[in-house]
Amino acid sequence: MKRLLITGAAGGLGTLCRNRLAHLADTIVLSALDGLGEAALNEEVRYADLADKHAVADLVSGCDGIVHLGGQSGEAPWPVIRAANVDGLVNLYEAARRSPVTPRIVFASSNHAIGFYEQTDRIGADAVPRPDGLYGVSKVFGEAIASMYHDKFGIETARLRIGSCFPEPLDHRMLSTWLSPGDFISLIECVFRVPRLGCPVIYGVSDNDTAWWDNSAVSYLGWRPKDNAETFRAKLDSEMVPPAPDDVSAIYQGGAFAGDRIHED
Ligand code: NAI
Ligand code: 15L
Repeated sequence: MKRLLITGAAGGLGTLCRNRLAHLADTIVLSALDGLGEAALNEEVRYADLADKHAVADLVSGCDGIVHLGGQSGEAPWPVIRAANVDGLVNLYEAARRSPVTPRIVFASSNHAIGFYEQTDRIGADAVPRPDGLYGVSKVFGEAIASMYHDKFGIETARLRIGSCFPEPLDHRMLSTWLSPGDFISLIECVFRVPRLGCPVIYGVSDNDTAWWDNSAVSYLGWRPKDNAETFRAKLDSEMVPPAPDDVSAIYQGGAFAGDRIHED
């Protein structure tokens, strides 16, 4: 690609992508609210609020790829979620539609779009959304916007329902939901390499023994996750007691998010 935009570039996954995706484009455009530091040789640093449609239009114009990681990444009062994850998504897709170059997009959706499925359920890309909070609802909205801009305007998006992407699983639920940083990066590479992407729902999950999600609908991507959270089980067991079977974090796929309150403003 000529220009790859990474939004949310100062966040956890944004920093990972900044460090490991430089080879994908001549110029990496990094965007965040703040905290990006000095630009490297092939980087451009841009500060923009996703809720500002003019700033987003400016950011997106001319980019042939976007890894959209920016946004509210957990439960919060609705005005915060709405600005970043609802208005921000409309601004991003409107900017993509109007851009002289049509970008291919990776949208960081979340397992919390389907968080009210139980951990005994096995689901694929066709599962009806069951969000576990307002944050999850905003991710369902993002997936719907991506679908509409694909059907109406042909904009391709990987609707990536990320499980838990951290250096290692942080609790027993993540033995099922963990996405290793290496598998996350190889997935993004596959998304930009495949000749025709479409607008698939993809579960961002490593090759965990106890995974709940079926990615057979996207085998055409050629993505083969290599890591398995099981290698951390003994370490986790030595560090913490697993939740009781009647604890919300042991019942629902979204874990504690399913038992969380509405965060009033
Ligand atoms: P993060 O919270 O570290 O990064 C998100 C970034 O977006 C932050 O730097 C924040 O300042 C920025 N942001 C928030 N509101 C903004 C706005 N209005 N305008 C511009 N920037 C704004 O989150 P992380 O972990 O890096 O996740 C990245 C994306 O992946 C998020 O969209 C999150 O919902 C999604 N995700 C992450 C998972 C994970 O395991 N890390 C799991 C599922 C989804
Ligand atoms: C998410 O959507 C969050 O952004 C991340 O911080 C984790 O909480 C993750 O889900 C998870 O479910 O583990």
